[in-house]
Amino acid sequence: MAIYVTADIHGCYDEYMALLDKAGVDLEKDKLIIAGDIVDRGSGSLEMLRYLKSEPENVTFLKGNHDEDFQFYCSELKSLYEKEGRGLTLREYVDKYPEIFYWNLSDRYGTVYELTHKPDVKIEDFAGWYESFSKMEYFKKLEIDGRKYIIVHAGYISDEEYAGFCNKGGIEDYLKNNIETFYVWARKEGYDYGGEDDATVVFGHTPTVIESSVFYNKGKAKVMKKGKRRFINIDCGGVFRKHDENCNFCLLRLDDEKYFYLYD
Ligand SMILES: [Mn+2]
Repeated sequence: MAIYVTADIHGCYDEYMALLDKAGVDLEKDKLIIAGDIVDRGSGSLEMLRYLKSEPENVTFLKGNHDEDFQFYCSELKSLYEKEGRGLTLREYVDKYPEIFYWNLSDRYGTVYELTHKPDVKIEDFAGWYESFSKMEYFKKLEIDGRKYIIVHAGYISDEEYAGFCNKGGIEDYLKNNIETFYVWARKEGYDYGGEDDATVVFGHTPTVIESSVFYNKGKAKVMKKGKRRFINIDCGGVFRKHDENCNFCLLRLDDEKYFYLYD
């Protein structure tokens, strides 16, 4: 039994499956944690959503910012469904409530728009996905052979240090909304203000192909140390590969900290 972590699949269902295959992950006995952002950008968001709904054994889904935004739409569609209480098709709901696409800017990748135009997607699907997203946790702590890991989408910070973070000036204000915002949105703030002594935070959210980022590592996972705190960014930007050939999908096996990449 081994424990693997990946992140930022972003609707790349086929690549995700190929990555598991390449790394030899056997979900009959291994465990896998997906650290957020299963939807948007790629062409296989629907496949990822159906995968999520199937509750695959030994797979834990943690919440990312894209999942949170998508959950918002699911919850709105679920409410409409419950309010109407009768069998309109998804298209009929969208035609009747055109403001669906103006609720906020969350559908900036067009995923909801696209899904509502697929003939085999029903409004009940959104209600079901809402339940799945509601069950997702923000982070997971685990210990392997005495090594502590914290898996999270963007950044981990303790409640106490978060309170201190919020009292500091000159830092991105949107991260001060609530601690969950930090978990799913932090970028370099996760490294600057987050982490935990004697633990390794494994996260994604900011691709290691962005040259201006502190996490830049040419599309390889980036390991950083800060005193007694360790950080590993495993978002190698796979969904952007058509723009930059350094982009990759990464899977980290925690037991021996071996990295697997989809593209050599
Ligand atoms: Mn993200």
